Amino acid sequence: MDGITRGDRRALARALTHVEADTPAGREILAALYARTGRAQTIGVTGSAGAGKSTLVSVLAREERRRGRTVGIIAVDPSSPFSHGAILGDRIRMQDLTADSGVFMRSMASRGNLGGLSESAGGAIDLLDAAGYDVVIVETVGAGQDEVEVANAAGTTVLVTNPGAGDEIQSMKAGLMEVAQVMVVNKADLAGADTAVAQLRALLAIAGPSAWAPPILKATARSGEGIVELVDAIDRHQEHLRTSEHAVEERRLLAERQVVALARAALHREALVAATANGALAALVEDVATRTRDPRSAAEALLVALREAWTQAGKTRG
Ligand SMILES: Nc1nc2c(ncn2[C@@H]2O[C@H](COP(=O)(O)OP(=O)(O)OP(=O)(O)O)[C@@H](O)[C@H]2O)c(=O)[nH]1
Ligand SMILES: [Mg+2]
Repeated sequence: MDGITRGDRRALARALTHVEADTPAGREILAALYARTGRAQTIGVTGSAGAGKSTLVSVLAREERRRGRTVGIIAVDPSSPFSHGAILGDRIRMQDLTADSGVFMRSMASRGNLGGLSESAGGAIDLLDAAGYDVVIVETVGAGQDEVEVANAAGTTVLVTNPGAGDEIQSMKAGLMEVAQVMVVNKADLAGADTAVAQLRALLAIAGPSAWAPPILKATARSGEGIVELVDAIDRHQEHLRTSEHAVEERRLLAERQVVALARAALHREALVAATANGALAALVEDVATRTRDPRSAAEALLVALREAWTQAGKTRG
């Protein structure tokens, strides 16, 4: 554990492996190091597949380095554990960063949809923060619940979209719009960037005024255009996080969201394990599939069975 805070990269890599696999050792490390977190600027970069997030992260990291800050990067690989295409592509894109001792980079596989991703990515952010990186960037793909929760674990979330992604922007989950504090229309070298900016602006206008008005920027990650402005915007938001009159309140809200999200994920997992183990789920599923029972009463029955199982477990434990 001392190794991590002394900047030992191998100790950090080992700890990340534990956090990713959610082992008891990983939990212990996170608990012990949590008091050292809160110093890094934590940045989430999210958006749809192929939006240019990895390219953006690499130029973003370079600009942070130019400003004298060390950078930790976590890329959550959305593809299956058997296809490492995304990771390989990212390696090539980020090649010159890997030679820099002020940069630490790690790819993580997403582990299904039971909150595993948000748990392990949140843990990885904490770990890199505690290890002393000035800036911690996490890249995630998509706009699902997982990404929203990862976003909650980062101080500033950057939403990356593209010109011509109008329909996607319109249908974007309201939740993600709410948690993105900086919006970037990347690939501004392509036609339609201004239209995309206008669409985002219209969506934000519907959301109404708030203490922080998310800036909407244009960038061309491939050439690095607009990246200085992006880092400036992130810096401004981080400053807002520290100094706004609502800062304490917002930190509390963030903490609440994190605790609730983690508890929900754990509960979900535990419930599914219990329901699968005692066969209650399979029996109810069969009933619903054959229309001998409606799904709502089946869900009720499942909850009753789970409460019984938990009560029993509580008795044997107590
Ligand atoms: N024209 C243009 N292409 C870009 C720009 N930025 C990235 N790209 C290209 O977009 C493609 C996807 O880039 P990535 O950075 O891998 O995108 P990503 O969002 O990380 O992709 P996933 O992680 O697979 O979801 C690549 O071919 C990039 O070269 C840009 O500013 N302009
Ligand atoms: Mg990527």
